[in-house]
Amino acid sequence: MVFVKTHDIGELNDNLIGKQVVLGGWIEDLRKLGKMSFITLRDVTGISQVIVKGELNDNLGEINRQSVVSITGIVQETKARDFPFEVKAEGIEVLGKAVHPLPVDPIGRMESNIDTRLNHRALDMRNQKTAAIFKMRHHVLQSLRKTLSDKKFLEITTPKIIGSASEGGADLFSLKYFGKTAYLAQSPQLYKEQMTLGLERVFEISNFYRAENSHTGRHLTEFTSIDIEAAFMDYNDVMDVLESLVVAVYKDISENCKNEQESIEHYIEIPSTPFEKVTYTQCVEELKKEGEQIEFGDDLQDSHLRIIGKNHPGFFFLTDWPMKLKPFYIREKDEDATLSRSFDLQYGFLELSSGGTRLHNPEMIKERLKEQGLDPSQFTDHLKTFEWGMPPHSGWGMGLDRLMTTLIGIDNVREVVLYPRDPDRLNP
Ligand code: AMO
Repeated sequence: MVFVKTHDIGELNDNLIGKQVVLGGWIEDLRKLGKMSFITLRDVTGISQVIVKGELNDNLGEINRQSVVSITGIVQETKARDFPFEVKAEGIEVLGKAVHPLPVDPIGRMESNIDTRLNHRALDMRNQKTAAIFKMRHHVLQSLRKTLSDKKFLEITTPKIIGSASEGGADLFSLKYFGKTAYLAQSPQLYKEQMTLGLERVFEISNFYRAENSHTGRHLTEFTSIDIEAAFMDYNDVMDVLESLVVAVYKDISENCKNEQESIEHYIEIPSTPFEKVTYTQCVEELKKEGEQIEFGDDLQDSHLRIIGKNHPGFFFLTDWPMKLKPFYIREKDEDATLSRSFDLQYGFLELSSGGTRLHNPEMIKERLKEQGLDPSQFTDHLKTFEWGMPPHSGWGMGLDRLMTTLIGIDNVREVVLYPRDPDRLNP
C-alpha cells in the first residue's frame, strides 16, 4: 500500500477539529495506561499527542519508541499543556521499526559524545537540537544567496576536479584521473577571478578540499566556502559587501529561526557596525606590548590571534598584511609595496574569511609566483585570461562552517557539518 500523509503535524489547526487526518512520524513517547495509551508523535514540523482507546489499544502490541508510524485519526481539542491539538487514533500502522536500544538517544535525555553522534549522524538528526542547527544552516544558505543576488552577484559553480593547484601550496589532495594526476580544488580562486572579465560579479557556495593534517575545532579536509569576486571593486568595497552580508544573515536568522534558537538555547545578537578595522602592523605593536616575541613580517600564530581576539572581541577586520605572507594573487599597496591590500575577517581569534584586491598585471603575477617557488608554466591557462581585458577586481572567501559556529555559539565545526571529514574521519 502506498502511504499517503494528509497533513504535517505543524499544519493541524482549529478548522481541522472533528476531521480525519493521516499523519506520519516517529513515536517519541508511548505510555500505556490500561484501557488507553498516549503516544507522542513527532514529525519534522512539530509534535502531537495521539490517544489510543478501545480495540485499537487492546491490539496495539509492542511498538518501540522511535519507530516510524502512520496514524489515521480525528483531530480534537486537548487539555494537555504541551500540545496545541490531539488526535484520536482510528488506525496505526508501523512503517519502519526502530531497534531497542538505539545507539544514540534522539530525545537527548542520555547525552552522547560528539564522536558517537557523528557515527550515527542520521539518527542524531532526530535530536531536536541537531535538527535545529541544520534548519538554521538551510536558512543561512538561503539568506546568503538572497543578499548576494540582491547585490547583483551571479551564482557560479566551478570545477572541483582540477589539473593544477588553484592556490599553490602543499595542501592538495591528488587523485588518479585516466592515467593522469588530478587534484581536488582548494578554492575557486582562479576561476572566480577569470569570471569577472565576463560576468563582473560572481559568487559560489561549494565544498572545497584541503589536505591539512589539522586536528582542531575549526579545520576540516572538506569544508563549505562562500566566495565572491567583483570587477571594479577594491578591498574596501568587498569588505563592505562582507560586513553587510554577515549582518544580513545574523538579522535573518535572529528573526526567522526563533524556534531553532530556543531548541539550541542560544539567542543571536546582531553585531554592531561598522566592524573595527585593525591593521596587521597595529596587531604586531599590541602583541609586543603584551611581551610577545614578534617582528613585522612574522605570521600571526594561534597564540597571537588569541591575544588579539581578546583585545578585539566579536567581528573585526585585520587588514594590510605584509605582502610576503599573502598568496601570489594579492596586490600591494601603492604607498608601501611591502604591505598588501588584503584582509581577514576575524570573530575574536577565529579567522572567518580572507580576501583582498588582486593583481591584474600578468607579468607581476608571474614574478610573485616565482617568488613563492611556484612555476608560472603551471598557470598558463589562468595567465592568458589576463590578456583578454581583465578588469581590476577583488574578492574574498569565507568558511560557511566557521560562520555557523559563530551563529550557534559552539566552537566545533563538526557540529554544523552533516558528515564532517577530517584526518581521522572518513566514514560514515
Ligand atoms: P583561505 O585559505 O584563507 O582563503 O580560506 C578562506 C576561508 O575558508 C575557511 N577555511 C576552512 N574552514 C574549515 N576548514 C578548513 N581546513 C579551512 N580552510 C579555509 C576559513 C578561511 O578564512 N582563495 C582565498 C580567499 C580569497 O582571497 O578570495 C582562500 O581560500 O574560514
